[in-house]
This record gives sequence, structure tokens and C-alpha cells, in this order.
Amino acid sequence: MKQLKNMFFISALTFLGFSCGKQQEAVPLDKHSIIPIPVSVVPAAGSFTLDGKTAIVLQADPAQVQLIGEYLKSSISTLTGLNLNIAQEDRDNAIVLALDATASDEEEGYRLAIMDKKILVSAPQPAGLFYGIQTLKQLIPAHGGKIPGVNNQFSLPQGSIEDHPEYGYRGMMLDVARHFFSVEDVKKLIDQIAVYKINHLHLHLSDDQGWRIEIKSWPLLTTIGGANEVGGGKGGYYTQDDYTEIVRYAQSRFITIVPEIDMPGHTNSALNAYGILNPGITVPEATAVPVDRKALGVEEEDPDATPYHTGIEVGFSTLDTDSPVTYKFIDDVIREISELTPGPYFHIGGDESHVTAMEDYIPFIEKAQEIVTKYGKKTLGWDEVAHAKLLPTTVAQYWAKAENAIMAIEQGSKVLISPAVKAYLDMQYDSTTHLGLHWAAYIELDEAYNWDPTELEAEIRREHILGVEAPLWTETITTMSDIEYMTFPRLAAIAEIAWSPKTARNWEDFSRRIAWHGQRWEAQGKNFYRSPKVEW
Ligand code: TNX
Repeated sequence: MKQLKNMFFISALTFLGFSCGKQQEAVPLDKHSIIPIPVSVVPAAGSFTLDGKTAIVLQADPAQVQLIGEYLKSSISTLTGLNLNIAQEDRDNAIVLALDATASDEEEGYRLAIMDKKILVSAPQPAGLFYGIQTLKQLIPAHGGKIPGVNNQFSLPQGSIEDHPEYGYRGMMLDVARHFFSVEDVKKLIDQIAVYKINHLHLHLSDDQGWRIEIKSWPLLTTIGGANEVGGGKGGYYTQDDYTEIVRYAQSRFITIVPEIDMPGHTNSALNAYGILNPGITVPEATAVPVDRKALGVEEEDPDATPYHTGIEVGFSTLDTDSPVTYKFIDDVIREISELTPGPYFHIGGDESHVTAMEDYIPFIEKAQEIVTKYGKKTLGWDEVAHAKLLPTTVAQYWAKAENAIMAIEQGSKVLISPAVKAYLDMQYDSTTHLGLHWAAYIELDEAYNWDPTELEAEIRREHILGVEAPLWTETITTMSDIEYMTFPRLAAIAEIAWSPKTARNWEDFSRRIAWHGQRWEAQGKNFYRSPKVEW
């Protein structure tokens, strides 16, 4: 194989050497490395030449597509160094972005036609154009100066692609509670996951170790509850303006933010701030650290408030499900966050409430669900919420127990598929991985790829499934580089499960395609796990 590679290298050099002045040969469209793999790819002979004179032509109301055109322009500039003009009139040597109701029957679908003198990206909705652009970017043979075009020309193979997603919800979750991540980090992640046509980012905004979003009616949540993290660091939080900035940025990448406030368990950070919410829980002694309220500028002592939890043990905290103050509290929190959130979902957590009696847990979840509805949102909750009576609009996120997911389905709810054994990005790749946990499984790249949401349980069928989400819990994750290492390449595998038809997916082919993505990530300076299952 190595010999073969060397031969290829030599012949490529020879080719470049002897064809000085000519552009590189385009890899035929059916030998592409597109992830997620499209529904249909039809190659044709010949190529399109992208160069400095190529224009981006907008064939649609600029109010709807101007930003998408600019995104394409800046993407091409980063990949190739070319600075393209954006124009309104049709012409040759153009990439045309067209809103066209006939381009696809599917809401997020698109068509990409690469012809001799034109590339046409068409879609019924702006989202489809954005996805068409993601596909197009993966056909440009340059990674940001590392594979320069000859004479600044880049060849793209002719042919056409028709594509649309299998599932409407394609998500990733980032836990910003165990460790806090800046707005800049979250934006960077949004850019990275948008490439793989992920369209939801679930933010786990509160947990035992930290409260990460400003709530104006309960200000100590962030002043006190935000000032801790796993290991006892200083934590951090998003102001409401920060959160809005994340929501807007995500929108520009066609990503919906799903906010989560975990309740009634996983709530120690709220109990650090307000003793009145504390039913008398015990923080694990080994990792409990007293809160120095004065040092945080809070004069009044609160003897009922809890110490910080700096460890990673779960299941010891709960809100007081009998107290009216609890419901005033969650009403305020759900209201303030819902007002800042254009997306349809509010995630109430509901997992691992081990110290909440089931007879208290059930009415609590039902009340929380009513409050979410009152503020115009649909409830998402971890699979345990299926013990309560769910509204038909409520979605249960299957992470641990199939029986819970099935209970939700029997109640008429849909399920979001995130099995820890397949889709958890915090699970180690193997026993040598220096980050992450392995309580559910070791998940190598092929394990993350080789499964299907419809094949987990006979009772969980296609029509019950809203989509797929890959959560990244951050007990052991502290930097952007750590996030990248655990997320890539596995998120690309999950994204293909969520977007591509089952019949088009195949591990051998995926492992070939992902190698090309590794080159691009390397050129971008992005960290990733070089799985031994792939010839990078
Ligand atoms: C289980 S997944 C949890 C989280 C942890 C995660 C670590 C879920 C709903 N609960 O609290 O962070 O395991 O893998």
C-alpha cells in the first residue's frame, strides 16, 4: 500500500511538473469524499474551473440569501485564497445560488449541478442553499494554502447531486456546566459542526457544578452558582446578551440552539445560590467546598445554601418538589430563557434524580412541562421523563434506558436518539484515550458509525424518531482543543447517520472519505483523534 502511495505521489509530481500552467485534474464526482454522503450523486465528464474571475451570483431576494453568499465567499477565500465578487446578474464562470421551489420536495433539500461554465446550487429554502454550499466546499481541492491551485485555478468535477436529510433534528450537545466555555469557543464549534449539516446545538446550561446563564430575576444563580466548576476552578457564565449572540451566530449557520436547565436533580449550583430552594440535600463530602459569599460580593449569609460540588459524582441533588418557591423559580427561569430563544424546544433535563422520590418526580415533571408550554415551547427531557404523563409535543431523549424511550413512544411522544453506548462524545475511544469517561463504552470511530436509530429496538421505529444527537459531557474536557479531540472524527459519523439514507452508508467508504477531512482539519489547525481504523 505504502509503495502504491509512493508511486501515486511520484506520478502526481510528474503530472504537475510536465503540465506546468495547466490546472490540476479534478477527482471525478463519484470518487468524492463528501460527508454526510448525499442521497444521489451522478458524475459527468469534464470540469468547472474556479478562479479569481468566478462570480457568486444570487438568484433570489438578497434579503434571504445575501448572508449565504457572503458565507460562501469567505469560505472560498479561506480555502483557496481567491477573493470572489458577489453579483446579481447571471453570467458564465459563476456559482449561482438560486431559491427554487422545484429544486427539492424536502424542506432542507438542495440540488448541486456542476457544469462546464457554471455551478448551480438551488433549493426551496435558504437552509438547503447552505447545505448545498457545505457539499460544494468539500469538492474544492484546497485546504487553505496547503494544496495550492496551479495558477490559482481549482478544478471541480462535473456532475450533479440531489440531497436531503433523513432526519430533521441533527444535533450535538455541549455541556458548559461541568466546565465553562467562552462565547468564542462555542462560535468556533458552531462553525465546525455546520460543515456536517448539524442543525441543532443543545447547550447543557446548568448542573451540580455550575449555573451558566444569567437569570435577571434570580441574580445570585450566576454570581454564586456560576463561580465554580469540576475541580473547583472559577467557572463562568453567559450574560443574556452573550446567549443572544450565540443564538444569532448559530442562526447564521442554520443551527437552532436548544437550552437545557436540568431539574429537579443536577441542581446543586442553584442551591449554592439560594438556600430557600434546598430541601436539605447532602453534597458528597470529599468534593464539597464552602462558598465564600463575601469574596463574591454578596453580603448576606445564607445558612441553608449548599457548598460547591467540585467532583463528578451525580444524583445527590434535587429541588424541593413540595415548595411553591420552586415553581416560582422554574417559572422565572423557563420564562427568561424562552424569551431569548427563537427555537421551539426547552430542555428540562430530568435525568438521574436519584434523591427525588418517584411520587414527587412525576408531578414535578408534569408541572415543568406545563410551564414550558405556557411560554410557547415544546419540552425536551432525558428519557426518565417518560415516567410522567407526557404531552404529545414532548420529546424524550433516549440516552440510557430503552424501556423509557418505549414508554414515551407508547404515550405518543417522539424520541431523540442519543444512546450513550454509541453517540456519547465524552466516551473514550479506547483504554489509552487521555480524556473522557468509559462508564457506557469505549467508542472507536467504527462503533460510532456502524449503527442505525431504527435498529436499536424493535419498538423504536422510523416514525417515532425525531432525530439523532451526540452529547459531549465535559467533566474531563477543559479546552477547545479537548472538545475538538473528542468530537472529531466521531461527530462526522453521527452526522452521516442523521443525514444520509441507511442504504447509502458503508463503513469502508466512510473510512476512505474521512481521511480527506483529516487533511482539511490538519490544515485548519484543528485537533482530532487519528483513529487507527483510518488510513489518514
Ligand atoms: C450521565 S447523560 C449524565 C451526565 C454525565 C454523563 C457523563 C445524562 C442524562 N446524565 O450527567 O455528565 O453521564 O458521561
